[in-house]
Amino acid sequence: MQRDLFEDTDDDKIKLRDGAFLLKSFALPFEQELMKAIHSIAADAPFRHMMTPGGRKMSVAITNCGLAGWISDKKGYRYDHFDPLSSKAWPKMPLELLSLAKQAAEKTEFSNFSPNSCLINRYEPGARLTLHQDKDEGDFSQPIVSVSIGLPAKFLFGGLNRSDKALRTPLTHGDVVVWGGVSRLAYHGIDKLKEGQHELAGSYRYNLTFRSTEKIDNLR
Ligand code: MD3
Ligand code: FE
Repeated sequence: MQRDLFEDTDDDKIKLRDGAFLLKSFALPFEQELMKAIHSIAADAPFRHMMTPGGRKMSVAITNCGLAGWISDKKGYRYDHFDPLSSKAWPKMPLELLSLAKQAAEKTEFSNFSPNSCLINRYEPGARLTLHQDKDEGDFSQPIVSVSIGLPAKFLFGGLNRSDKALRTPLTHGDVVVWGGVSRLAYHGIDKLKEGQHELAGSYRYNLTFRSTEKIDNLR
């Protein structure tokens, strides 16, 4: 990676920008738990390609766990307590995953992170996420913690305006990134995923994002 672009803070805590920290390989000790959790969540709430409000099918397949799940349909983007496929509550957030997210936030500059939502993205080769901001949560005082599993991807990290030049950095299996403070509303995206085989995740990349949403009824 382009190390010279970044300021090293300690061994495996790399500051990408103010408020944004890459914890290289931080989730490796949790890889088995993470894969088990992904499969068990997907057994209850399968990965699906949601429609954007504009009527396009997302190339990334998603599911959720926790009290709130991110959804998209022709009415817009929002969080809901219930999986629209089953009308059941989203699967519970596994405690080991909650603990991983809290530990990661703690290692940077965010204490008392208490996510109530975890969005799980599944990328197959060719899938991508165009530059966007995460602003459906209502609460921007808390960071977002992201965990990457499986195939590597190229992450695009822009500024507060869509036209700001984006940094590019690889995200590989086990990487955790914490995004808060002035980076919380930065534009970001993922380049088209390349083909590959990963020993745990096969031909996929998974990304889990732990989020803290405002009370959902205020967001509907
Ligand atoms: C920077 N996911 O789910 S994680 C998303 O790898 C999303 O699947 C990407 O963007 C993925 O919304 C990127 C990294 C990430 C997540 C949230 C952020 C970066 C962020 C929020 C603010 C700034
Ligand atoms: Fe995002």
